[in-house]
Amino acid sequence: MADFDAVLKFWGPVEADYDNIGNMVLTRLFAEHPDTQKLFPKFAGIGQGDMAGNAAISAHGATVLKKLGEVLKAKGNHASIVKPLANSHATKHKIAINNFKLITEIIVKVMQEKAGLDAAGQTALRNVMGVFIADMDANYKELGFSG
Ligand code: CUP
Repeated sequence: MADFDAVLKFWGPVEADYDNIGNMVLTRLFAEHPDTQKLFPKFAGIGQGDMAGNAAISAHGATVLKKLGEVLKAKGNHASIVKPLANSHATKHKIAINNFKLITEIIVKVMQEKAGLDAAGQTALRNVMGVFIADMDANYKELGFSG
């Protein structure tokens, strides 16, 4: 099975609850990698205990997962998705590439727990994200962002 399909098989529970699962992804990312919380000024100062109920965290978490859903459904033809994403993340948010690798591992764990992502799906998700992140990196280099 293609990597995209091996992940999409488990996408239903994610799609049904983008806000809550997105919140869990960002809350766990900020717990495990506290520096990532500083990347987005609007999240500075929110304590771990207040994150689950924070609407801004849920909204951005949902945005991240919806992007990933678009990438999965594009099945490799994701250049038009990656370009604006790389643009905004390099020039506006200034998010270094390594952060995308960190969030990948968190999404793998949360999907394992909340959507039952199996071992093959976990490998497939890492593969998809690896290609996606390499394409982001190529765009970053074109933009002259060292990321
Ligand atoms: O869109 C957005 O917002 C992004 C998404 C993605 C994911 C993965 C890869 C690439 C891209 N984001 Cu936001 C991201 C991130 C965050 O938020 C935080 C941290 C890290 C990363």
